[in-house]
Amino acid sequence: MSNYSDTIVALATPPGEGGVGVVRISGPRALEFARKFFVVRGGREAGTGADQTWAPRHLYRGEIHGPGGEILDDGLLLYMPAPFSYTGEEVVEIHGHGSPVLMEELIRNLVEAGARLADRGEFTLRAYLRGKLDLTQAEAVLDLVQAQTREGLSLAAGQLLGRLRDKIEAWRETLIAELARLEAEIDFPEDVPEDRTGRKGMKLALETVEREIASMISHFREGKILREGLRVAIIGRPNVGKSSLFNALLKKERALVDPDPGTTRDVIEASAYIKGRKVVYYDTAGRRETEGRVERAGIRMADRFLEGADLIILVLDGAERLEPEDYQAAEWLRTQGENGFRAPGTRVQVFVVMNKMDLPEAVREKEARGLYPGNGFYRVSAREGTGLAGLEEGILALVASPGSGDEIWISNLRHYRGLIRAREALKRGILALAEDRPPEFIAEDLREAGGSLGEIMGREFLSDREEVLSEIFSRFCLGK
Ligand SMILES: Nc1nc2c(ncn2[C@@H]2O[C@H](COP(=O)(O)OP(=O)(O)OP(=O)(O)O)[C@@H](O)[C@H]2O)c(=O)[nH]1
Ligand SMILES: [Mg+2]
Repeated sequence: MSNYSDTIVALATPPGEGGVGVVRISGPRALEFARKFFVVRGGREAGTGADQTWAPRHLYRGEIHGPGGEILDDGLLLYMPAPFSYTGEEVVEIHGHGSPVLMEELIRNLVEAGARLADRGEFTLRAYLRGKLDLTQAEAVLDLVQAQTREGLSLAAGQLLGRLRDKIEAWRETLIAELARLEAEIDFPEDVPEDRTGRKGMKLALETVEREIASMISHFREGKILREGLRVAIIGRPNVGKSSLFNALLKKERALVDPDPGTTRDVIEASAYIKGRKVVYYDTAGRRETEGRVERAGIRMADRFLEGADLIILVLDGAERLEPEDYQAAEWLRTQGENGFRAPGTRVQVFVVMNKMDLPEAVREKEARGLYPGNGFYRVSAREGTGLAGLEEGILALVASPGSGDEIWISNLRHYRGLIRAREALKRGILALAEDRPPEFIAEDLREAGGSLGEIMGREFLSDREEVLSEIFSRFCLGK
């Protein structure tokens, strides 16, 4: 990374042909560079060439020039002075028609004049470094641009406006206030009242923060599902109609369907929307004891996908008797669910779906339900499309809606981890308080909790600052 004191340039609109193309310049020499390649029409008000002065936040119409003064396009210019710009630096945007040749030419000319091509996410990184955004807001920019659902968009927009930051900042301030009291206890022990009433209030305050953090942590899964979609894996023994169900749910012929067992060998992934909520379906290879190497590899791969699934649909062939393989699949799910791929305490959601209900029924419902009791049970015909609406309702019910209240949802793993760390430290502090430990002990835990909260926002106490930053901003595309 550089020292961020130079002037950078990048295309701010997507590459390719488009209605408009915007080149963004940020840094101390932004005006100087822009003057070389943009001349305001008429030029009376703004001057010409290097003499041009542009009023902040006014849109100027003019000519985009090449280095020899040749006209490249008819465009617009916008100047946002430091520190009132996105990056907090001098920013100039030149808007032309969305021609890749024009944009490339303009950027090359600016670079030859002395600007540097921006790194990925560098505009937002600079905004963060100049204090225009905290880290959660910077991350929200990326989430917003990449949002795949309407809810993901609102989540990101709320975060961009600082909802998450304000909440975390409030917690951090509480911790700092309590920390200050402990410091006073450490420095002036003789002034501390014997009954330690202050400590009761402290405990109450810390417990409130701890509860609120715990609640935010508990919404991580929902937030992630809203943003990325609910992941639904379809499993079952060969030929029960998994791929048929997969296609039926997607409403298109995506996976190969065949009367021969062992048709599906890879994991096939495709997404669909149920009432605007994103669902990602995974069709997997039939689960059975097999000699086929390819199939076995497919099954191993499916196992990996099941680890990340939010819902597993176990498909049965309702027109045939249950087979040992059906019981094995259910048994496997139960054991995996308990000691395999789940975080402790979180049970995997399993639906049992009896397929081929257009044919005479050969499986008793009680028996089928018994495979995985206590979860959803549905009868469908993937071929005829019956029962699918009910199944989709069941799936949709697993995607919670963000409450309209003050609840703030998180969907970012980095925030989640930071909150977990903060909560652990806070719990230790509360315990130390309850045990009436010396102030030094408690202060250490509070400092640690506050540090973890600060880290989420990218404020002080940062342990691996550079590492955290480059991790975040390298995921941006150019021009952001
Ligand atoms: N009658 C009837 N036949 C179905 C239904 N669903 C699937 N089938 C048939 O069952 C056979 C197997 O279907 P697939 O969808 O390929 O089954 P699968 O579970 O994906 O099979 P593998 O990939 O081999 O594990 C095909 O001949 C389908 O046409 C259904 O609802 N009713
Ligand atoms: Mg299949």
